[in-house]
Formats: sequence, structure tokens, C-alpha cells
Amino acid sequence: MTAGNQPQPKLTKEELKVLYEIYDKNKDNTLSDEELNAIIKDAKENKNLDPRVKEILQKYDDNKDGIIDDNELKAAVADIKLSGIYHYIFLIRIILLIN
Ligand SMILES: [Ca+2]
Ligand SMILES: [Ca+2]
Repeated sequence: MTAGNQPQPKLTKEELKVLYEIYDKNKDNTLSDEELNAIIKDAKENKNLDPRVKEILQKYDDNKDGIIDDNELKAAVADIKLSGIYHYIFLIRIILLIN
């Protein structure tokens, strides 16, 4: 997979790890739509929101008004999804290397 013109996720591996730690409830190393919705729900209600997740979401505050609005949240979730795919491919590579 080459970088090229592909959109690059804003999330670092560490940040992704935090998100998975908190939201990958069934620990299958993917974030299902249901699990992603939990992020949206927590962010909107601004409760149950881990301070680390809050900090991560600030990255997506494009207009810098301190509020993650619906569109920014949507972009964040899309990015988390995209990062998750990278993460998943990475895991598969590791498994293939081991075998
Ligand atoms: Ca999961
Ligand atoms: Ca904003």
C-alpha cells in the first residue's frame, strides 16, 4: 500500500490504540459501526468521554472553535475507520510474518 494520493489518517498508532482500548468492546481488533457510534454518542453527550479521547477529537476541530460539531465528528469517525483499516492490515502483516 503506497501513500500516493490516499488520504492519510491524522491519528498516530498510540492514539488509535487508545481508541481501540476503549471502544473495541468485543476485542476483535475492528471497530464496528456500533462501536463507532458509541464514540459519536459519547462525544455528543460529552460524558463517559475519556480525556484521552477528548484530546484526540480536538485534532478534528477544523475551525478551531473548541467544539466538535457534527461534520467534524463525522470526519473524525471516517478517519478512525480509515486508520482502523491500516491497523488491521498491519496486524495481518504481522500474522503473516510470524507464520
Ligand atoms: Ca470490535
Ligand atoms: Ca469546531
